[in-house]
Amino acid sequence: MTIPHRIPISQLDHCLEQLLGNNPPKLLPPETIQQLCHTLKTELLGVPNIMSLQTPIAVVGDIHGQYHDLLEIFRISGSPPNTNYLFLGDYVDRGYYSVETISLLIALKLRYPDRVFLIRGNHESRTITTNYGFYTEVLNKYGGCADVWAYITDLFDYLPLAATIDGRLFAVHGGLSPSCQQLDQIRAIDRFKEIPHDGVMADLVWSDPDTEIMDFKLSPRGAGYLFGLDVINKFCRENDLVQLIRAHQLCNEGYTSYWKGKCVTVWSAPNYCYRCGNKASVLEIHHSNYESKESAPPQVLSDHYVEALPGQYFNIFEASPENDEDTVNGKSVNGTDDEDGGYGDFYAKKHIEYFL
Ligand SMILES: [Mn+2]
Repeated sequence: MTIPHRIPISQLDHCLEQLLGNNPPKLLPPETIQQLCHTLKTELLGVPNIMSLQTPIAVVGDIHGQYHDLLEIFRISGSPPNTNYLFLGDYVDRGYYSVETISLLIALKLRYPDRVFLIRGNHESRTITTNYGFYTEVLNKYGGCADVWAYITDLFDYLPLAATIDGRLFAVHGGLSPSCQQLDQIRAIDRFKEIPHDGVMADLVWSDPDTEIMDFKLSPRGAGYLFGLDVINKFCRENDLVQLIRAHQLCNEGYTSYWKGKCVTVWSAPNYCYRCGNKASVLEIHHSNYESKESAPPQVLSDHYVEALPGQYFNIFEASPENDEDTVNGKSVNGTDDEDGGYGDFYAKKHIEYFL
């Protein structure tokens, strides 16, 4: 079957209307998802592993299928195309609306290609989504057929791995790698494949900062590394960067700042898994002129608006009303302790690995 590479704007607007104009959102038909994924893949073929983006931009961390909380982000930080967005990955798994979440992000990326940017997280993977909810959700929502999962996980292989903002800030899902000191080493990776278990590509989506250590240590997650301040300082010095922006770790306050903002974590899934009770945030970056006295930031406005570095603020938010409803309904979390999943006893006894 030949699929046209261009999708008319009217058709993309129709997809957005199906998702945004209905509550609960309407699922897109499998043929539509196939066409959207095919088109986006051809567009991403020409995009480098590290995108070069500019301020102003809003940076979003893990969403994990919490569709209504994604809509909350658009309410507090503005909707595309009025606000530029960089999403740091982990769009699927855990929450109940992975299908709708990734469908919306794909449609937004195609509709506003110069305003919306998506990079890959460790959950944008066939193996991880098979175990943590997305695969099962597709089967449940598409009549037992896994085609939609296959179209979307194939698309994941095309997502870029990182971004620079104004050439000075480095954004990635997880963190740094002991096998990579130069941005050019990341640029040279063949990224069009499943995330390997180890190597630079794996480390970028799996690693975490750690204030207690120097150098690199193996991560307790079983993939990637922990890395200390000396690692970030060296990486920034060698690549003319001032900050590492990343996601990948649940933060009770919605964000974490390490080493006076040299590294920050943005976490965008409030009340994660409908039970963690945490806040979430969006990192709004207005500029990166750290030397200019005139660009001194306004005062920190409230507990909902916290400065990371001059010109950048965590806009902190709480769970949407729909998240609260799902919490009250007491549905089980995707991919872990699903009582109807056939693994009941095994997973019920297992500690829920929220950190994955
Ligand atoms: Mn992650």
